[in-house]
Amino acid sequence: MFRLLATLSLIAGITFGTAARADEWRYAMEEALTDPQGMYAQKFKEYIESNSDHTVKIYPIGALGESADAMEQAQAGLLQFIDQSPGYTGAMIPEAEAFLVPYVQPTNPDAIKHYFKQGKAVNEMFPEIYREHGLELLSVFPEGEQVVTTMKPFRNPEDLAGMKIRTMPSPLLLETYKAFGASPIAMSWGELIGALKTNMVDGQENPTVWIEAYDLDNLAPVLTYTGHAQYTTAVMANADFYDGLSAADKKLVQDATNHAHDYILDMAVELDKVGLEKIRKSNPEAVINRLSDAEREVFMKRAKAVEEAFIEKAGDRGAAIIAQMKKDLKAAGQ
Ligand code: 6CS
Repeated sequence: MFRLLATLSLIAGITFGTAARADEWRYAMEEALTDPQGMYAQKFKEYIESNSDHTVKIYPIGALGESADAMEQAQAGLLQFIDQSPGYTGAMIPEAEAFLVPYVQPTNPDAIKHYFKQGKAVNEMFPEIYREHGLELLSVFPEGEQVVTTMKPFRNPEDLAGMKIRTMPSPLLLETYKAFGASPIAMSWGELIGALKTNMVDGQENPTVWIEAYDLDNLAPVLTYTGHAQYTTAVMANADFYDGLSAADKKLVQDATNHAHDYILDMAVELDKVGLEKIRKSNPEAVINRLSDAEREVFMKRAKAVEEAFIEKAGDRGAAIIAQMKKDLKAAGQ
């Protein structure tokens, strides 16, 4: 019986008793080690391993199936940590889709650090919401401004008419691109490259660093900066695992989180710049369009309907989050 319990505790990563011992913690993410989630995860691992006897095993994208599969494993306690973005989590936690509502996330590089480090919405409102789903929210961080890559240029919703734009599997992203005048199709990352190659879709959105890394600028070579979103992702721990940690291990996890968060916030503001320089060099044919303020204004007006749809679904709590996000944006100087 004891052996069975001990085995189960190892599998689930549950620490029985208070004696310090070396555990291996499993950490899954939606990206490769060279991508922003991987950069964060490696800093987290490095900190844990240099400051304790615990080890962290990182499972990059694909190692455990699709993002939704990894989330099931994290909620079941088979994984201790998971990085999953609201574009995927939103189907399970409607409030998380607040990070996808257009024009409430910072895109101005000077505002980003403040918004994610000091913002009340991110730091005070979301932890209790994720808790309700068995998750201890550790970090929310940006990966860069969302950029729409298409085959043909667009400057207004009329230009987007009939364009099939792939979004992550989030109901709110579908609403967004409908409001923007396009014909959205939701699919997971694993299907996107094939869909672009076979013209099943005419475009997609992702941050510059990701577009560059996965050659998306060659598959849909017009990059449009609409200023409507920041690609945001979240790192969580299984709540039972976290609650079962000793006070010292909880502090260790929090310190590792702060260490990795500070690092990625410094990097994040650079990622857009570096990604775009690389694209300009490797793909001189790529068209880079930045919408003017007047052009953005048209999309901003359309975004109101998306905000309303979000609030209808996420209720009073959703409305409070959006109101706070707007205050946080102002406080961050955007
Ligand atoms: O578009 C996606 O689905 C992916 N984009 C990023 C930036 N990270 C992971 C995610 O699966």
